[in-house]
Amino acid sequence: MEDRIKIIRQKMEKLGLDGVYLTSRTSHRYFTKFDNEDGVLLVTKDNTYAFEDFRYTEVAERLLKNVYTVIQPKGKRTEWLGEILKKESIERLGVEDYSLSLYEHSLLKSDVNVNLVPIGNMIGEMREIKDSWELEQIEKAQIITDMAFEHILGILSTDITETDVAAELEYFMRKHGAEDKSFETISISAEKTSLPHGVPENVKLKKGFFTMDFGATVNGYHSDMTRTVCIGKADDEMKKLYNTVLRAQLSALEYLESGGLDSKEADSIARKIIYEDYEGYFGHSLGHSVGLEIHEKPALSPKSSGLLKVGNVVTVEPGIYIPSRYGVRIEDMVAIEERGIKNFTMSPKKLIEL
Ligand SMILES: [Mn+2]
Repeated sequence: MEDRIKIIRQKMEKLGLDGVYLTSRTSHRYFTKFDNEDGVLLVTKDNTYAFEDFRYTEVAERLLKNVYTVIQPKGKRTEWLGEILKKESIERLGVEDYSLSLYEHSLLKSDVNVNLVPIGNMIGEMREIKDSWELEQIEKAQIITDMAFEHILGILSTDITETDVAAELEYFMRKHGAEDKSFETISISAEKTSLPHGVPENVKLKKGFFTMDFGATVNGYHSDMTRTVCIGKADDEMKKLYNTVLRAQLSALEYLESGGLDSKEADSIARKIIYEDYEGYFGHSLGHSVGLEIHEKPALSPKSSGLLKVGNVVTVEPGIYIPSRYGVRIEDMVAIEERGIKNFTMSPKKLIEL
């Protein structure tokens, strides 16, 4: 926790800020390692305050006491905040403009006598580089995800429904240590697989492609995996489609594994392979970063610029989607390392016919 506060103080100095007021739930969790959707933090040059309501003050005091002054705020937010800001002689206060509501901004402007300075993606940029504890949480989340995939393969048939599969995946993950699912589970069959973010329905699986895109969270950190399998036998056209996606995915992974760091290039390697025969049928980016949020920066996309850094965790998830017929996506999640990558995803990728 102290390291992160040190970094934020360095950034404050660069921007000439006397303090930073953190209001997003994700920032709260990032800086305190515990979740309180209403908790807010204030970092000044010399002090660090955690404002935690009654429900959380006991746990906050236990977890944070050496690093933060825990305050149980009472009354109007601008009053208790204003008091501390005055005591600390804050003139320029950094605020999280991505999450601060217009309502709260106007309250601050009218009630608190400080200059509000937007800090933009400052905290997001800090979160792009995962430390070893964060990587461990992501790995744990992916291990649970892989276990759930193995488990579900024994259950898939034309006798169960898409929503059954989603419920079973989520229940299994919870039973095996997940705090929660990572996002709304995608579990879609046959022609619905052409929808990259199709919603599971109470309908039985049909023969053909079946796509599952799901993950778990551990200590707030997400995993993200997609596998497409075939219920029954795949015909030659389906095999060609599947193997094109697989080839695109493996090529992009190979690029990263060999030390390639150009995020746009990674996307373009996969995209070129798909566009040889399926131009126009891969409408999304190759990947996104994952952490305390399911979609973080940097992305691997045609619009990306810049190089990946050691400690980034990104997905590699090419897909081909033929409208009203079917689609295939294969997604792994990898960490960028000093030499190459660590692929967290262990689930098999050769076409599985059930
Ligand atoms: Mn993803």
